[in-house]
Amino acid sequence: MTTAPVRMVQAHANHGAAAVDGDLVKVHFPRRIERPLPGDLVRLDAAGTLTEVLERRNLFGRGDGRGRFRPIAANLDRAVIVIASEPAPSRDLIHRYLAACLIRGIEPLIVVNKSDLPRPAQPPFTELESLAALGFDAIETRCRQEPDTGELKRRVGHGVTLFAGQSGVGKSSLLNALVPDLEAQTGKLSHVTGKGTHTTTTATAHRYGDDAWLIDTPGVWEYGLWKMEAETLQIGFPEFSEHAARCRFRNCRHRSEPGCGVIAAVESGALPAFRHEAWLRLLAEQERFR
Ligand SMILES: Nc1nc2c(ncn2[C@@H]2O[C@H](COP(=O)(O)OP(=O)(O)O)[C@@H](O)[C@H]2O)c(=O)[nH]1
Ligand SMILES: [Mg+2]
Ligand SMILES: [Zn+2]
Repeated sequence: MTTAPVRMVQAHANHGAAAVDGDLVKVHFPRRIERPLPGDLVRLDAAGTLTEVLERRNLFGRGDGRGRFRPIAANLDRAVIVIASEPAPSRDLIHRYLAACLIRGIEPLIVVNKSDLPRPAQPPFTELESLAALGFDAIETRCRQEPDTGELKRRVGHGVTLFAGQSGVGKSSLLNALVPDLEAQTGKLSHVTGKGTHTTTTATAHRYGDDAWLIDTPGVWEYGLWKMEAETLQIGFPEFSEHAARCRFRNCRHRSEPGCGVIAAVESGALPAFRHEAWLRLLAEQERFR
């Protein structure tokens, strides 16, 4: 019997929950099938046992301390990268997230939450305009005072959106503002999985309207990339490519090589220096994984 695919909303070691006909059901994971992730489309048998994980469009994740890829969620249409004036974003956080999204084929959207607070006159806030000129859009939101989530709602009204960002920036507050029955969904989920209601200890997909899913992710302090080739990392810096085409060496890393088109573009002002500096730090970090 083949049943219609259903959406995984939460996954633990050997069980999770999926959305079936507007309800949540417990799913058992047999060992022979790769563990599914929130966002995955799966098939179940009548007993609620997983029988198949459908092919994924993409897979988002993070690197652990040793540079191994740790998956977080699958089949994303976009990732919202939430930053706020407090806690202040760690250095390169935004460049890491942007790179991860592009490398994984996921559209990024920068959200500056807590717009009721003054914007610090320091990176990455001072770089947002420049990032927008490179095609990395940013919008503002706030959950306090007079809440403002209208533009965000328009951007996430269809498809699957992952909410990423440091602990404390307001991911769960934004989810609460967007999903009116979030608490009810969370309570039901906890009943189904037997886990506590503090669901942001694990990535969780929430239904948003008829057409969309919003995935809340657990708080991280630092978001790390995983070990990859320099060519792959450069997918995360798409504005480099037209200049890199002029580098003298085909495998130029744009560090201090003679005839480097990227360095020339930084010197002429065609590329923002802060992106090149972030590139150099992420490249150096890659070499520490080896
Ligand atoms: N001033 C201000 N505080 C906010 C805003 N949004 C969330 N917060 C607060 O920031 C803290 C962390 O929010 P939370 O949603 O738990 O962040 P998360 O860890 O990213 O899920 C809470 O105390 C929220 O009340 C906002 O727009 N403005
Ligand atoms: Mg949270
Ligand atoms: Zn170069």
